[in-house]
Amino acid sequence: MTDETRGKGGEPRQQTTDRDRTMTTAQGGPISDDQNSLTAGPRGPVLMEDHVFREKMFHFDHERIPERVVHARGYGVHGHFELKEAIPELSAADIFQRVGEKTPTFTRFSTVAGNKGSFDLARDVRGFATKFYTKEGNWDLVGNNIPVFFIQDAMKFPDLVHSVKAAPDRGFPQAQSAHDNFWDFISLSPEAIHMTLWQMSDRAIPRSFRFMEGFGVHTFRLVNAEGKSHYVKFHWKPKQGLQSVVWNEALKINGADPDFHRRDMWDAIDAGDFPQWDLGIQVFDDEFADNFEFDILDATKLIPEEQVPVRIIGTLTLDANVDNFFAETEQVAFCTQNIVRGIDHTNDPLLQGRNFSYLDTQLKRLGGPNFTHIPINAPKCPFHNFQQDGHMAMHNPKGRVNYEPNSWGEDGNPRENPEIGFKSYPEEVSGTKQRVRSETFADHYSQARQFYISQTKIEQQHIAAGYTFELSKCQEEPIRLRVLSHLMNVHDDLAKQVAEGLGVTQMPEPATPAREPITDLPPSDALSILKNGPDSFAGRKLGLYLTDGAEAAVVEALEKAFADEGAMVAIVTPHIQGVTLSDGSTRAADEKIDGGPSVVFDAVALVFSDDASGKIAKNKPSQDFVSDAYAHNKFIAWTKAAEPLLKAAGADDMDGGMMEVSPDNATDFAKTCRKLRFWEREEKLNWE
Ligand code: HDE
Repeated sequence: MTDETRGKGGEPRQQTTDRDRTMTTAQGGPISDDQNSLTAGPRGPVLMEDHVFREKMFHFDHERIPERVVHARGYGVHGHFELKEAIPELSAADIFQRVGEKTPTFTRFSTVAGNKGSFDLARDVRGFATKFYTKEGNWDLVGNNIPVFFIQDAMKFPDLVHSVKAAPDRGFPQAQSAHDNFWDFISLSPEAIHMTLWQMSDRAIPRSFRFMEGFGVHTFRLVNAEGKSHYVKFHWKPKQGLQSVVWNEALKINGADPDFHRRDMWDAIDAGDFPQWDLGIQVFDDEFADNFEFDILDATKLIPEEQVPVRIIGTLTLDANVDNFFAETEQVAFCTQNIVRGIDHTNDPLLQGRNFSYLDTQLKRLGGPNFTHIPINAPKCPFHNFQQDGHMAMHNPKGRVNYEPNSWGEDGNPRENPEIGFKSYPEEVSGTKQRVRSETFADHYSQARQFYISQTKIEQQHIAAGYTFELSKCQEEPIRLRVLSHLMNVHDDLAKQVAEGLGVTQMPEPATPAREPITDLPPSDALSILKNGPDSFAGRKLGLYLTDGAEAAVVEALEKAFADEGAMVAIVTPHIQGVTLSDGSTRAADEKIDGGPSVVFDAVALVFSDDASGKIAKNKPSQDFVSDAYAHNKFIAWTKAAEPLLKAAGADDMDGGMMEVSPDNATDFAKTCRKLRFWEREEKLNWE
């Protein structure tokens, strides 16, 4: 081998004589050497004429596009929507007409506050945006995992977002709301209080994108072929059930695996375990709207499911990972104004403002008006119009005619179609031009209280702990007290717990409400996570910690029991080379113990040999593995040899979440894990 055919480190270079595999420039010119730039002599200067180098570097220098101002960190996957119940009486939308028909979709989940490279388990709202490629154009349902929003008027959005993102002088903190600026803004914007209850609840730290709900948030319209309109709120209900992590766990997951949520989605789809959500609609009319306690155009309010039941009409299945993250997830351009015939907007001022914002933001991010030509954004139905030119135009109208009306007759140029064309619902509008918040938007606390009383005791405790944590990060006492003055209008018990947590002895005066809160709204079970958990361990992950010589029969029984449950098993071992079990069989490791802490699993099992017992009990990462699983209320199975480790980790109080495992009861352990967490332990550890 000559020097020319070696790489710089002396290794053989990957070369080919195959024309089809020949590396080329963007202009298609074959490249002979991709390792060395063109120089004058071996040690001389690089020559400006090196077009191969120049083109490669030029392209690299322009690889980034502006990240999204909000929802910058996200993860997109392909899927399809299958209609289960046709609703022609409600909507003329083509997607809602034929039972069993599948419509392709692209869904992007996201956090809101953090930058693109931030971690997945920030306490934050999650975006849940779906593009439906319907036969009558793209419909984007750009929602969140929380059914209400912080503000009522889009005018306040830049302020809200500035307050939560990094402070402009220091450039931190990022991806979190636990700081003065955010709570300063919130405490001066009482309309935001309801949403902060959701945000301080475990809804803001989901275990996975797969285990959270989605909401369209605003009230939209469904319009049928006769032009009759109903109001609608859209809901996504995960078939996997709801599940969140606990706060201390979230903090540790961010260190252990900042990509926890995207990896979870990738792994599930890669393994063929396709997550599904039912699409539900809450449909109501003007009469309901007129009699409802709150304004249906106010996005800080929800409509309890007990008042208007959610009717399931179809199912979304996410079944394919992207081929390329940038081309698809990064370039997808959701726009609330992408609606189709049969669906229409309402006058919700937040929604109206969004309809301006999204188009603007895509122009900035994607660099021109032709972002609809990018495959992920292009409709999958035929489309024809006279739009032309602009940056990166991929397809201009063919032929001589590019205007309308025209008299070029039947040469295929497009024409309006009053029959299937989009028509806005002909709502009567009139009024005085003014800047004013409607009186009907003035209630800020009633539904916050309703949310609080709908939670289990554990969840209420978590909400109080959430506020306490966040406000403890605020350095300004007046801000902390101002938030407290609002919580006093929500619920005494919540305000008291937070005050105690902060060490406040002198309660402030309650904030003066713009409208007296309603205090007798009934609890709604649909608002609680724990009341809507799964009844199986399917889709969850067992961390199976093994040493050399571990009893093979126990390992096999656990593997089988959890596979039967539809769950995944990850093998954790002292060394990444894996282990040899008592019968000589081997297990490859998924994680070495210090890279696979228990926070990334839903339950854990410890199967050790007697030989390993003493040594492993002294090992710090192993102690953390167990003490975290214990503190996070996880179910723990173990064999005798793990007892010294349980003791060393302070997890030897044998409560109902702990089980000594054998080949005979591995199935019982898997069934016990269906509860996901042994919450009684938390009550005991924290409250007794
Ligand atoms: Fe957004 N929002 N938003 N938002 N939003 C954006 O559009 C905006 C709001 C939501 O995965 C931006 O493409 C305004 C509510 C999601 O690509 C931007 C207001 C809800 C995503 C924008 C809101 C959302 C965005 C930034 C107040 C839930 C990510 C990048 C009126 C119903 C979509 C982009 C994706 C993204 C504006 C409020 C959901 C700047 C002005 C309420 C899921 O256009």
